[in-house]
Amino acid sequence: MNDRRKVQVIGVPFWKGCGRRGAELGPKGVLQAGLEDLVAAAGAEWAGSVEAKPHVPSGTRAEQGPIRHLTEVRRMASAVADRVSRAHDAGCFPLVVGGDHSVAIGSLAGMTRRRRDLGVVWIDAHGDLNTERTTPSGRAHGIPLAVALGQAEWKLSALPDAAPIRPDRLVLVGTRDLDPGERELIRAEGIACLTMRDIDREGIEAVMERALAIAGRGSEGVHVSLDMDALDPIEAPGVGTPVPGGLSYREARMAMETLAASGRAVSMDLVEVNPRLDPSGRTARLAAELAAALLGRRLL
Ligand code: HAR
Ligand code: MN
Ligand code: MN
Ligand code: MN
Repeated sequence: MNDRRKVQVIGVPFWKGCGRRGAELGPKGVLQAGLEDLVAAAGAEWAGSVEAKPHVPSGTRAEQGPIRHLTEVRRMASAVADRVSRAHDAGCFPLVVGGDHSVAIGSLAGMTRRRRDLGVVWIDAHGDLNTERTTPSGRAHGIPLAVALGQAEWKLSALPDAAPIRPDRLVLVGTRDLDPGERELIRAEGIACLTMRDIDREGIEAVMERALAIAGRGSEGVHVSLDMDALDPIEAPGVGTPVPGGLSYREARMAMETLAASGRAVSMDLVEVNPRLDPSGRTARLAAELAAALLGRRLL
């Protein structure tokens, strides 16, 4: 990356998509872990940090339906989408720091407003492909990709000017925990899923090259969504839904460096950091370092 990249951080202090308090402390935790200095050290320009908060008028009644706190999730997504498209218009790289993974609905809405051909690399232990019908938990952080693909009742296109993402430009990386409905959707739509097993067999660099070939096919820009539970819980314990057998710190770092070297990444989510579950602050620090690695240049 030769041009100095301007980075706009959009903090989303939101936990209602995961139902476990503490995720709303993610943005503060990641910033306090030194995000600004790490981004600067990586050679990118810091354009500042703003917050996107849902505006819920008092007296809003709790909604009925399969997804909990859907009213707040919708409002949050709309606020995030506005911040993201504005950052993009200002020539910045939007770095959305959650919050739980439902914040990505806002990121994808904001980015597809401007880039109809957006590719997506989803690095996560989970598939996040449940719909209102298949969700086992009723939690919105399990549905963002079904919403983005137009497979859920709530569609990304319900947000102003947003467009669905194409299944052939979506790739999941680091997957190791899928629900039956998610498997069905992956098969039906032919979604590329590069599991931990693929990483064990081929190595992270080869897997990331494959991911880039898929997400970058016919698209100018790739959105990288990094759920910190993609990492092994031994490395990153501060997440709400840990799954054993994840990425090592070196693998996660190499994944970010491969994406950085491609020059294709145009936006990023950094989500599911729950500082309450990790008093050591290690998870927030790793998250900040991984974001910087995506924005960075080589050491030598
Ligand atoms: N698949 C489960 C559900 O839909 C749990 C997934 C949510 N956990 C996350 N998302 N952290 O990646 O409820
Ligand atoms: Mn609610
Ligand atoms: Mn996720
Ligand atoms: Mn996850």
